[in-house]
Amino acid sequence: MDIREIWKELGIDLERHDELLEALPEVYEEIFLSQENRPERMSYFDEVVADIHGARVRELYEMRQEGKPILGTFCVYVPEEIVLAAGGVCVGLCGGAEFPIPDAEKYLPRDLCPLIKSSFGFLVSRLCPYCQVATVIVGENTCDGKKKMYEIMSEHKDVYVMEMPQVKDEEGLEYWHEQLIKFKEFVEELSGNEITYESLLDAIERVNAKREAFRKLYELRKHDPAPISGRDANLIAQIAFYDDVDRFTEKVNELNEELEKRVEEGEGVAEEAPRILVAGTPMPIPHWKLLYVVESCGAVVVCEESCTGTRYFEREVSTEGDDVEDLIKNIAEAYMETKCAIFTPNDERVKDIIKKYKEWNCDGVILYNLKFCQPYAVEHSKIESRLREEGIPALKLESDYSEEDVEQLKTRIETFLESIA
Ligand code: BJ8
Repeated sequence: MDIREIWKELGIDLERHDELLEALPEVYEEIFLSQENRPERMSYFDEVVADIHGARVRELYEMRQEGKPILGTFCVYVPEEIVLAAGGVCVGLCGGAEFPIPDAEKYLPRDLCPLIKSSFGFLVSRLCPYCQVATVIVGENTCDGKKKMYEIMSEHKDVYVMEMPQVKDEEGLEYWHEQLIKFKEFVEELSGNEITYESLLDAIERVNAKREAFRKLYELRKHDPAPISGRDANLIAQIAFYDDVDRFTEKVNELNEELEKRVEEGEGVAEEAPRILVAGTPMPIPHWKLLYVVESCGAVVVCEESCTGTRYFEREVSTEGDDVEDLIKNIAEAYMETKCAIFTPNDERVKDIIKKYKEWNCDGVILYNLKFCQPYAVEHSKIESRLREEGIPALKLESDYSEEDVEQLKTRIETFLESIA
């Protein structure tokens, strides 16, 4: 079946969808393909983006035809392992484009985080085949904006909401564990498949392998000169949310082999460039602005403490245990380690940022916040003073998906880089 036929069947607004995709090649050329000395094995990820609503959408469409559930998600707390164990698949639906925001603003307030508006806008404007192909949306009670958005989203699509604890203590963990048991039952009912010890163990091992590939990639970025740019590494993290888990792992491992050689030969993407850690809110595809601007100013981003970065892969789920209950408990424990600002207190995140600054041999930290994201904005004020106490140079930046502030960002980043030179 022709991909346009599939889009049509999924209810995509074809005319506007063409308009949406039209701008992509030029932007991608400027941000990614024009980089010098790029690793050759980025070619797989380039192909994925070049066919962003093509091959993978077709795979998901065919899976759905076979009766496999496709779960659309918006947060790294949604356990992919449980979905895979039931024969389903998770697809990240966080929007990173400005294009559908005016559609969202017909329903949602303007002064809301762009990630929420973009995600919602893609759904209501029927511009995203991933939203359309999803059998159900899995939301989570994280920040206020998202949890209220899911109420309105449920008027357009089936939505299942996971309840999150707010505090990471014994009770919080117990509560979270109960939520995962409920979620497992929900996924079993949706798929018609019982999750067995074997299927869950297999899913845990597959997702752990993906995390391991990521860990290796980020380890390689500790070398000086960095063997890969920050924007390329971040692109890989963005693609992780919707690509096939095993293929993706294989491709990251292949890239890692090339990067290992580069490291051995002392080859990198930016000689003597200031090394920057970016910490903060996620940067979903195609929100490439910040890293592009930072690297265009002559720095290299060597690590992202973000859900499109280290928060995505750091937790490893233990495979110890004798039955499904034990494995679910392992998932609950591992996922609770994610240091999201929606938890309070969240002091471990400050320590983590300081640790990363040192481990990645950084020269400065950019605390990045998507406009109107309160949990991270509030937390960043506290983190900024802690970093100052430690003598770590930090710059707090807030932005959205528009192009309007690029020059302003450039000026602030250049001044920051001069101050740490
Ligand atoms: S685990 S960071 S993916 S909630 S949507 S909190 S930017 S106002 S995405 Fe998140 Fe899960 Fe936490 Fe990660 Fe702020 Fe916007 Fe809310 Fe956001």
